[in-house]
Amino acid sequence: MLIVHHLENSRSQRVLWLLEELGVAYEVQRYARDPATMLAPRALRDIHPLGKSPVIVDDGVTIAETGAIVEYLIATYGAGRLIPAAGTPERLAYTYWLHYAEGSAMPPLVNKLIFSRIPQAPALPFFMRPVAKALMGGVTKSYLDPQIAAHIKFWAATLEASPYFAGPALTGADIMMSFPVEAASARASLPPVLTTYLAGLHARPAYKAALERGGPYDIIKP
Ligand SMILES: N[C@@H](CCC(=O)N[C@@H](CS)C(=O)NCC(=O)O)C(=O)O
Repeated sequence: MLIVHHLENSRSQRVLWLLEELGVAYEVQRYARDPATMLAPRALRDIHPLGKSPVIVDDGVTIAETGAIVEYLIATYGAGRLIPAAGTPERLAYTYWLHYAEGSAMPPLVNKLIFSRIPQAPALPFFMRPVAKALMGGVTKSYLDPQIAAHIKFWAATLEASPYFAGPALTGADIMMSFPVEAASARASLPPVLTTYLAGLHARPAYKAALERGGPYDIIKP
């Protein structure tokens, strides 16, 4: 049985959703975050050296990194589903968004979350907190927020031109992009085309079934 090593409130929710869309049987091994640091427990390092989620184990093979897992699952169990035909413009768009989600979209969103938490870090002396707050707030306002706004504008323009990121049908690219769009909804403001898109994803029976399997899923806010 395929096992998903799933960290609560995390990117690995996408893997559960994909498995539900594909109708593949799986087992969920759940991990809770440390409430103070939000980090994964050490037990995840026994599965993969980086100790991050998601990780899957299928047929004795361990695979980490969401994009690699999505590619593997669609190639192994998709039978042509959730991926545009090879050689089409949609396939190129699929490849682009699949990599872009973690490679370009997530870094500013993660940085915004980390910067918002630095001023409250337990290790920071109390007299440094106002300085850290001003510094992190300044970088967020002058650099991260404009970066995030540019990404959001780009997604909106894409979804104004086609219903899904890689054309007329849901693909693995949408499953990858769901997390940056959800994270952006908690860390910035989204235009209507993106809130409508997210609502459409959230209404899918497979998305709802994955939430039931994965347990609590609440995007962490700054
Ligand atoms: N690019 C990686 C990111 C993996 C990652 O950072 N996962 C987060 C979950 S949202 C995690 O495990 N965080 C806990 C930690 O870093 O200890 C992927 O998409 O798989």
